[in-house]
Amino acid sequence: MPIALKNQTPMSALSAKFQTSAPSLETCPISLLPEFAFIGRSNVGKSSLLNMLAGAKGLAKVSATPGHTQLINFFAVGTTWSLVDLPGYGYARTAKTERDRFQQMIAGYLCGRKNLACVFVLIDARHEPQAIDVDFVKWVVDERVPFALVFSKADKVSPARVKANIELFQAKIGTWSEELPRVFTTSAETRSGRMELLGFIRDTVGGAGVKR
Ligand SMILES: Nc1nc2c(ncn2[C@@H]2O[C@H](COP(=O)(O)OP(=O)(O)O)[C@@H](O)[C@H]2O)c(=O)[nH]1
Ligand SMILES: [Mg+2]
Repeated sequence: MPIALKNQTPMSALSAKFQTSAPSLETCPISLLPEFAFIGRSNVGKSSLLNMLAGAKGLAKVSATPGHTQLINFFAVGTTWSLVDLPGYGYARTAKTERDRFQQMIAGYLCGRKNLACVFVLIDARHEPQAIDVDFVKWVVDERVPFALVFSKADKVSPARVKANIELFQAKIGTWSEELPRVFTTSAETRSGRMELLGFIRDTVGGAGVKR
């Protein structure tokens, strides 16, 4: 088992370090280490979740203003795996040319990155399924990108509401896919879901490795 994932307690920090930012797949650092990326709408809590997992508050930039992370940001965890903060999709106030550039960047990375172990698709646990998220998940399935769903900001609504929203999302997926993805529920605020996600990462890193 990689050292960075051994003996994790709910509070212990990983040895995560910012590595580099890249504007495109071509400029991403060459790496053979399994990579775990975060994607989802602007403001859904990608950077906060990355920081929560790493146990390091200021690692990835958290912003109250949507549409800020415009690069692919790499964080090395020890010498065994990496976390990747991707730009958010669906930020309406971005000019169309910029949006197209983001989409190309995201699609390029998700479809072309050989060492991508899993992309966590974040969905705001407060809301019923939104077309933009459902469409994105469908695209990820069609492109055979390895992924799991993460329902974020679970502290903001009741557990019953979270459960209902997850079931509605799964029902949507069930209309075009027989296989249901892994689902996690998290809160960067209460740190709930951290051990489950780290356990999943540990199993993926320690198991068959990158499946592509
Ligand atoms: N209550 C609560 N707020 C959160 C959570 N995750 C993120 N936020 C807040 O949501 C806003 C956007 O978070 P950020 O991580 O920058 O989202 P990103 O654009 O997806 O990277 C910030 O104000 C965060 O403090 C969470 O789990 N619970
Ligand atoms: Mg961010």
